[in-house]
Formats: sequence, structure tokens, C-alpha cells
Amino acid sequence: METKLVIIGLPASGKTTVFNALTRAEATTGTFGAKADEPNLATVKVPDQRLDELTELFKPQRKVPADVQYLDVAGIAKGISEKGMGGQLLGHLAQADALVHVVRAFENENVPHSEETVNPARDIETLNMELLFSDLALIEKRLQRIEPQLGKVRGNEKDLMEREQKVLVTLREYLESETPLRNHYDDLEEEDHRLLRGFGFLTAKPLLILVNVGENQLGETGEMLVTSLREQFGGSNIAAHLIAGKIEMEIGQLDADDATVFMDDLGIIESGLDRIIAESFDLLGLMPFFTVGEDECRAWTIRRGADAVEAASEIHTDIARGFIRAEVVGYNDMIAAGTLAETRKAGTLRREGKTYIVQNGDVINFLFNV
Ligand SMILES: Nc1nc2c(ncn2[C@@H]2O[C@H](COP(=O)(O)OP(=O)(O)O)[C@@H](O)[C@H]2O)c(=O)[nH]1
Ligand SMILES: [Mg+2]
Repeated sequence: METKLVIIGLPASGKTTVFNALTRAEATTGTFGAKADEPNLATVKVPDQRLDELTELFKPQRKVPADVQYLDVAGIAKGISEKGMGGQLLGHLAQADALVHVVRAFENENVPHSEETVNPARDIETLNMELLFSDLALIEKRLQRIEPQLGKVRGNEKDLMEREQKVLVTLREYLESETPLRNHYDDLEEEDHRLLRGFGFLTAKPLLILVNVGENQLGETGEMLVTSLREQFGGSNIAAHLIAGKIEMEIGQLDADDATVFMDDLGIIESGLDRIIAESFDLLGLMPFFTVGEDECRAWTIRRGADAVEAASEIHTDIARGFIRAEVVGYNDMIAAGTLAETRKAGTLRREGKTYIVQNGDVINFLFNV
């Protein structure tokens, strides 16, 4: 599963800085979006302690973590959606599995704020509204197209179009009352979800808010800020975290020893990046399962609630097609037993069929016909 997170925010909020921190890339910062319409793209390994433990146990030749893509796009200035968000930008956003909003909390005299003052709550609200207007515009446009076509279609096609019209009108009402679509998606029926899939509505996507603080705001000041922002903007499929973007970026550019010294000086115990990467994974409703062996220990990404066949197809469609059964052992049982042979003796290695719902951290061996 290719997981794509797109970084959004006002110009000069530190998006590229945070992108560099998260991905260890060295993209140019401080360009304030000038000519930076070129998006930056990087892939990051998802840190996973359980995969590390399994690697200890099996000592394979290769360890293969799951990965996630980050895309750093041009800034979203206030009012951008009035003119219609640029096609290219909207295209990037629509394809995201989740949006990561970098909001500025750091003070820096040399970096002017597009709204003059530093005010994270205001900026979160601004971006939320831009996303909302963008969805609204998409709905209006589609409704205008549907209207004249309804008279021309018949039968099943007509039913579908009417259904789409009805659900879009409902969604428009939600947006007009200024609530994001993600708050309402659970109320919709499966068929409506199918109808809506192609739209890529921005307010329906999970949202990770990264509050970008300066080094003087680490600790209690920052914690209080993020707590109050959570209270104000929290909800289903929304998470908020602190990040000291500039420092994290600088730490990432040092070698390990220098990084330790630098962090000690600043009183930072551990980098927050691993946690942010892991939690964005969680926010997406994704989880890992593992395959183990002498050649390779590997983390695979599936949605929570996926069954054994879906997990098999993540590895290869042939494995899903020729599925015979899955041999499954829970992560803790695997560690307790130490070897697969011991799990067999202990009876913790189970045989499961196609409809088995995979559990977070399961170690699985698929048996299949070729
Ligand atoms: N002091 C301070 N400056 C920052 C921080 N994050 C970003 N900046 C500066 O703000 C400017 C804009 O950052 P950039 O990442 O290019 O912003 P973008 O336009 O959102 O991609 C750069 O000069 C950064 O060095 C931070 O946490 N603290
Ligand atoms: Mg940038």
C-alpha cells in the first residue's frame, strides 16, 4: 500500500523545514513558495520497534520496514480557494491519504508572517476554511453538471445520478454549516462512499496538525499550546502534535554523536519525529503485519479490519489468488516462543482461513497454490 501524506500550510509556516526534518531531505527552505510550486517528494521508513525485535530474533539478511511518502507542496495562502485552488495543487491534495498541516507557532523576525502576527489557532481555522471552500466548489460544480444531464439519462444510470445528487446536496449542507466532511462520513451508506470516492474531498481526509514551535517554546509552553489547540480543533480523525521543525531538521543533518551533544545542550531527550511518523500511520487507520524468515523480516501495511486475503494480496496478487491458508502467530506469542518451531509446540501458531481478520502485529506465513 502506497501511503501518501501531503504537507500543507500557509506560506512560510515551516513546511519545507518540517519536510526536511521528517524525511532527512535537504530541500531549500526560506523560498516562501516563490517558484517552489515544484513539490518535494520523499519516502520515509516507518519506525517500528516490533520489527526491530523480530529482526533481533531471526537475524535475517534484510530488514524491510513499511514506508510512507511525504509531499511538500506550495503554500496555501488565505483566500486561495475563492479563485479556485490551482489545478495542480488541488490535484496533489486530492490524492493524499491524509493532510499534514504545519502551522507556525515560532517567532522569527526575519521571516514575515503572511497574516502579520503569529497566531496558530487563527491559522488552523484559516486553512480549515480554505479546504472547506475547496470542497464546496467541487460540489457546486458537479451539481451544476448533473442538473442538465438528469433529463437525458434513463433507468439505472438515472437512479445513480439522482442518488449522487442527493448525497452531494446533503454534503453541501454540512459544509455550509462549516463542519468538515470527515465528521459525517460514518453516517453515509457504503454505496454513497463508492459514489464519492473519486472526488477526493479535502475535509474528509484525516488531518494531522503539526504545531511548529521554536526552541524557546519546547517543554511546558509548547505543551500548553498544543493542548489548547487540541481542545479547540480536535475530533475524529484529527491529531495535533508539537514539532520543533528547525531544530529537528538541524539534528537530522548532524551525525549521531554531534546530534546527541546538540540535543543534550537543548535538553531534548529524544527526537519527536519517530513518534510523529508512527502516529500519522495510526491516524490513517493503518497497521502492520509481519513476515519473518532467514532472508527477510518485513513489515507490511494494511487497513485495520483487513482479512487474510487482503493481507495476502498486499504481498502479491498470486498469493491472494492461490490462497490455501495462513499460519498466524500473534506478535507477543512469537516473541515469547522465540522460534516458529516453538510456537507450533506451544500451540500459538494457528491455521486461519480467508476471512480471518488480521490483528495488529500478527506474524503470518501464507500457504498458497501457484
Ligand atoms: N526560528 C525558527 N524559524 C523557522 C522554524 N521553522 C521554519 N523557520 C524559518 O522560516 C522560514 C520559512 O521556512 P520554510 O520551511 O521554507 O517555510 P514554507 O514556506 O512553509 O516551506 C525559513 O527561513 C526557516 O528557517 C522554526 O521552528 N524556528
Ligand atoms: Mg516551502
